[in-house]
Amino acid sequence: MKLFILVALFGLSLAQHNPNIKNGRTAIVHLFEWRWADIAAECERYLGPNGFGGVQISPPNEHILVDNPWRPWWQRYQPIGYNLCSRSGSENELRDMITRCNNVGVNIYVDAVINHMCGSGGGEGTHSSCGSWFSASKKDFPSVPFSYLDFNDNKCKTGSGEIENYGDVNQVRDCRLVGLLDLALEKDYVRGKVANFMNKLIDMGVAGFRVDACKHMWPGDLDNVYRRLNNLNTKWFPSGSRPFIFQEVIDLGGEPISAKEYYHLGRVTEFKYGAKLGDVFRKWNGEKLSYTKNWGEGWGFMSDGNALVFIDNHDNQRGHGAGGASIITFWDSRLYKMAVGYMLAHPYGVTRVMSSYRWDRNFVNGKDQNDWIGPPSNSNGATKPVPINPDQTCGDGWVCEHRWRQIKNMVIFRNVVNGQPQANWWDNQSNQVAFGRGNRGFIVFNNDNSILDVTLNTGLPGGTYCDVISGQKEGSRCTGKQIQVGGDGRAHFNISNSEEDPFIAIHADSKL
Ligand code: QV4
Ligand code: CA
Repeated sequence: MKLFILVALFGLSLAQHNPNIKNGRTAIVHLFEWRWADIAAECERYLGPNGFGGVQISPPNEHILVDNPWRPWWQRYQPIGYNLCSRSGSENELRDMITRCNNVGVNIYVDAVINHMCGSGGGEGTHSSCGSWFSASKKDFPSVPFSYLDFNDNKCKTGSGEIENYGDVNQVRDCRLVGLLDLALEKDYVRGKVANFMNKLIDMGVAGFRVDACKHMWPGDLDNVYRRLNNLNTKWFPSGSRPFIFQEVIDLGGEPISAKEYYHLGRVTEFKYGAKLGDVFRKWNGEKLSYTKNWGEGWGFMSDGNALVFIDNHDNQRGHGAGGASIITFWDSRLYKMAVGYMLAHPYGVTRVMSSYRWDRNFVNGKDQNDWIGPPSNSNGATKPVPINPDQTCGDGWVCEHRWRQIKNMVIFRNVVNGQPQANWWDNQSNQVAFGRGNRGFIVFNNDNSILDVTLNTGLPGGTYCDVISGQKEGSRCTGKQIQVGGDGRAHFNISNSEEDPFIAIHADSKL
């Protein structure tokens, strides 16, 4: 009996680390601020056919409408209630999107904002995405309903009612993050309302959640909420499947609250990953690519089974949150392709690819004054559809990094090598490195200011392989470089440092 209980408990907690991804797929893409109708179409025309494992969507619940600045992206991180209508569409459009993505094997993960409601300065009225009335000053949200009894103000001990010192664990959890009205998640009533919101989404078919601002919630409260969550919908998932949980906790060290307090509840965002790989590819702070031979836990990151990793996210690509200037984004596209390629080739963590929109940056004293600008929208604040150009890129300000050939092909690379250990590491003690994944894939980087010209052991069977960075295998030919691997598994690589993309990747499915 004891064993059964142990397995049941362990199984319960372990399974929340499992992204429930199907058919050997591995990568998640964050389609930041995309409309539900566009995500549904993207699942069917692109993400399904190209082996993406899932999509992280923007918060689907009712949020405040902010006039000043005009309709910022971050209004969606100010809930007004749990009705499922938002800047991305209606409940029916959401339901349709979840169904269509699931039907092509692409999971949906919801960005769940459950630590707070809107900012204390949010005003009173119906300026909300479903038109529900609310009052921030009275802490009254009738559409849930939440009243002033459901917030933490009596627990917060700071003068302003806001978090003033991240060195004090109590105020980080019980006071307002940038003035956002802090929910009392120790209350059974509040836990019930939050769990009902998440369970409705689970029953609609979602595979799990990105849980926002977990540092600001007590692990015990989160544990209680997660335990109230239903198993996944058996229409698309095996019976007994638990929702995948990945928790946003920014832990770069130096604070009393650490990511490890949340490991037993689900995976955790590893912010050190993008910050350090940014230093490495930018060659800042004396970092070199050859130092990444022990990349992952060797660099002090959390254990592989707890990690959700990414190069940039919606916050730090615009100076919010953590990572600072070292974070590489689509604005630095040549470095970005290498960094994303490295992440997707390396076995560590569950990987998330960012998909962004452009905005007019305006740096004053190093800070982008336009960091608030929302997605491509009409004058009424409604998000515009994502147009797909004949060359398969996106138009109208949507960056679609996930559609860049180099990134899409590395998502496929990760699927092909899934389960294979890292092997055949080589480096030149500077910024030229190479490594394989068992006998299924091999990648070579030249981030030095000199040519790379070397013969390496790839671990692959002999044959002719198409490089999936400069091109890909189409029919019986390579559209880019091709690499000859001898019967001994060795191959010659020549990469000039002035190339558009100074890296080469080959795998079992790119073999002619
Ligand atoms: C302002 C003042 C407050 C004042 C308040 C009154 O700063 O002092 O009390 O008005 O209402 C926006 C504005 C911010 C404003 C706030 C409330 O930028 O100036 O406060 O609204 O009105 C996003 C943005 C924030 C934005 C927030 C809510 O990044 O700028 O605040 O949405 O709209 C920490 C956390 C981490 C967090 C990170 C950004 O540990 O969890 O900061 N990351 C997540 C999300 C992030 C989101 C939130 C958390 C909040 O990834 O996108 O913040 O949900 O590191
Ligand atoms: Ca809190």
